[in-house]
Amino acid sequence: MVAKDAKIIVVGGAGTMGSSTALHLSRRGYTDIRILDMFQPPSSNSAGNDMNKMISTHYMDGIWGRLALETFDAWMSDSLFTPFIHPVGRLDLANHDKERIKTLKHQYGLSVTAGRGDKVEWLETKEDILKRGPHMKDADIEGWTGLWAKDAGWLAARDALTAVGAELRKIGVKSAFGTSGTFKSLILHDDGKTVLGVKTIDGTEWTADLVILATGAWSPTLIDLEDQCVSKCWQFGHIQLTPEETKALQGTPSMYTGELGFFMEPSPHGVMKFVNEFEGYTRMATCRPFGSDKDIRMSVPRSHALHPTDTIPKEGELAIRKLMKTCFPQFADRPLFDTAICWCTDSYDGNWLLCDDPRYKGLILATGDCGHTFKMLPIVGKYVADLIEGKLSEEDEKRWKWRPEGRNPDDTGREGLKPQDLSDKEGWCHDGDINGDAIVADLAGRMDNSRL
Ligand code: FSA
Repeated sequence: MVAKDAKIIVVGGAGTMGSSTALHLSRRGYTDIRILDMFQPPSSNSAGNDMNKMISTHYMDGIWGRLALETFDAWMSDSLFTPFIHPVGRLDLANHDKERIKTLKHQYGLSVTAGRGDKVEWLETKEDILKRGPHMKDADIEGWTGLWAKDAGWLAARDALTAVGAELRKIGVKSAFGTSGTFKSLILHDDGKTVLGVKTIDGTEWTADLVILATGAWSPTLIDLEDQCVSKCWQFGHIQLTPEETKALQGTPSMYTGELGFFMEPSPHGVMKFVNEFEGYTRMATCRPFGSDKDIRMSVPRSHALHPTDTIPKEGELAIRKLMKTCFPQFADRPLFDTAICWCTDSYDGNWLLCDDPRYKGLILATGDCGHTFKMLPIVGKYVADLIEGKLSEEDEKRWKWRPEGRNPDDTGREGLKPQDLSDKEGWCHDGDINGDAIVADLAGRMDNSRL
């Protein structure tokens, strides 16, 4: 059992899993918590540092279904989070993909069977879709079908992360950012096993009784995760709407289709984000995480915050344009701005890696977001706190445990093709500036610069 006054460090504490963890621990009465991160909340390296993210309760099967119901309630009832949820509903649509239609029908059926028939509606025709989503009136969606979910919508992601960061400061959680918040290594006892703290790249040694590593897509590069997680990236872009166009889209449901991508209502300033859906890209490079005595070839994220002039691949831009053109032909030629790449890490079986690291005493891993975790901001830290207090259910403990032995070489953690590599993609421009990640890696003594 960890004492309430134990020194706890959360590495990656300005991102989604880390800030939620610090929040829950503090709410449970732990008094000596410090978050470390390269950036202040909302960490610019966090996938959660984004204008909006989707939320829905229509995936009724499996763990993500259970968590979706729990987190929707938390967003709707916890006063720290309520300002940031927009429960405008969601259209989840499919066109040619028969498998996808089958899945959506199955999900619809599960909701009905669970007594949530009033929260979903099956949309068989374009007319049905337009009743729930009149904003799609010009869309090229003849023959599409799918479902509408009521308890769904979008989250003002960056604003919510900012609010959690401010709350952490208010309730006395300590912090360090910049070079003194950037992980270099664990500090171990002479036994080579017991964690005594964290060393950051400026040389500071932060002592701790317990270290929680919640570093998102960077996790496999920092600590050797023995191939359990693969970091991948996705791309998005924004367009500017006029005040009239913005008003016309106010309160409209979020739209997702696995075949093309997704969008949500524009911000009050008329900024609308479009994201294409696909299996993500890796970026293979060589890296030596803490705990490994050799270089490992793995997918290494490249921070958009450190490389703001990086472009997105041409095919990504075309896919985003296809989504825009299909759903809003009137916006099809609008300039895209603030295009960017954001990074998630997929565990091989699509579940969090939320466990004690069996190789060390006093290290907890809270990673493997699987692209599903921003919406869990209000609750993911509860599970980390439960783990620390030995309160996780047996089933959850088993699901999220350290499990390198279960991996098949072909597991990618999600449906679809094996991810392609960003470096092979035409139009991904990343030459013109200083290689910030390589500088950090060099300071950490962790990576072979020439190959980043
Ligand atoms: O249902 C959803 O919340 C979809 S958004 C999640 C997503 O965009 C993935 O679909 C994508 O493939 C990537 O993992 C980033 O997150």
